[in-house]
Amino acid sequence: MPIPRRALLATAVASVVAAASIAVVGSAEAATTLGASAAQTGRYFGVATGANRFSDTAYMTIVNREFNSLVAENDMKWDATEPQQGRFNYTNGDRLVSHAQSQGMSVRGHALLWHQQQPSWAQGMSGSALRNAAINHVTQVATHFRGKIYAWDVVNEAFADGGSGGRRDSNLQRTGNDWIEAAFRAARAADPGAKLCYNDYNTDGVNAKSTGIYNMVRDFKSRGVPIDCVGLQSHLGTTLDSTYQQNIQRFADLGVDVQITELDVAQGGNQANIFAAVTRACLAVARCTGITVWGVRDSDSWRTGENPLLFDNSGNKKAAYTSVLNALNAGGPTTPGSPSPSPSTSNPPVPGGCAAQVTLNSWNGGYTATVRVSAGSSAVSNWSVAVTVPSGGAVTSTWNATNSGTSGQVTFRNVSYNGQIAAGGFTEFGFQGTGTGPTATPTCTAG
Ligand code: 9MR
Repeated sequence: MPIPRRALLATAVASVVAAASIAVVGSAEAATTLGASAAQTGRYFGVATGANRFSDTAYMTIVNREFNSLVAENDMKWDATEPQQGRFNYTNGDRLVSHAQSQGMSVRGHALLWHQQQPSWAQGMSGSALRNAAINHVTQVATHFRGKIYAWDVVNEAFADGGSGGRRDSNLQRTGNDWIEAAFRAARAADPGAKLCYNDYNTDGVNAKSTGIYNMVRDFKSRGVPIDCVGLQSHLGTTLDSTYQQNIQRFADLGVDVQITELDVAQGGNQANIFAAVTRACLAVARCTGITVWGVRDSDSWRTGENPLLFDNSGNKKAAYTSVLNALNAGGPTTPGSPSPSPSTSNPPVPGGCAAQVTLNSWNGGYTATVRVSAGSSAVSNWSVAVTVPSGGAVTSTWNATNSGTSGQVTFRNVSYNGQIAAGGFTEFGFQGTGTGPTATPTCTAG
């Protein structure tokens, strides 16, 4: 049936109006940097860097302008942080963390255990001596950076390439198949607030290697081994696996976050399209919480001659940059796992009193809780927070507070250094527990 002319005209006018208003809203809201654009959906857009780059002002201008997350390309690896057994060097890692903090950026920690870039003293070890040294390394480094790391690559590249879907042979693997879970448990105990990731490459689709990792994560979740995220490195060539997004989704469906951790793409006709497709795939999965590119300019890349990054050697934005920014600005579902914790329960601060908000990081059989204690319009000099712990569970450790009781109603009190809160200010403490985390709003009492 022909559409009456008047109706057609009305439709045409309506769509012009709609298009005009969308265009206005779009241009008013479109973010102009990668970090700001990713933040619109609660995600981060990060870059691998190192303290040895911080004096390059052209380079740092790009880092500070574009990114809202940093990872150490090399500064936090085993050979850098424990060059001699038991002697730790955090100089460059600390510099990276302070720079990120000064810019309001989150930090990914990379990597606690890896078969490469081990200090020579560890390369020569085996058996229980190596296992103990490795777990001590995890504990010491995660403790040093405690509270400052959004997500740690606890174990890096432990699976074999090819079709086996099994573990890679290494000195660490030869200490026993449980070395990975031992590392995750040690990392959780050392920094309960950090998300703990397994990170690997050649996992850019549903394949034998990613399936091996998938099976490990499923096993960890079923046995309560603490794991929160999987890093897909995504060092890509000139094509993208058609199951790239499906692979992200299947990990997310296991109840872990996914992060694209080391993205770079060989230069070629498809570079801009592949960068955009990876970005869209992450945005399409709510639990894909962020993307990190493995360097700033092509000349900074470990892939010499492949020009795999978003900025050319002179720091100019490439077509790939624009395609990523456009994909980020097109949006997607907001992620629940963003680096800035959003409180899960809260009550408003009252004048002269205090309020407490709880943010949970849960896994099968346990959780960590971060509690923000906020002062109202008057300063607080001492505080206590009463939390109802669901039955069947118990508090197993507390930091930046002391607790009386471990189950039922548990009261947390300030320690000597965090009792004073300025008017309008806040402090945070945390605790770890078994079972499911508290859901009821806690009661805060000042004085
Ligand atoms: O980019 C890193 C390069 O500067 C180092 O020389 C190299 C040492 O093995 O590691 C590179 O980063 C790797 C990352 O730590 C783990 N995934 C693969 C990355 C590229 O090799």
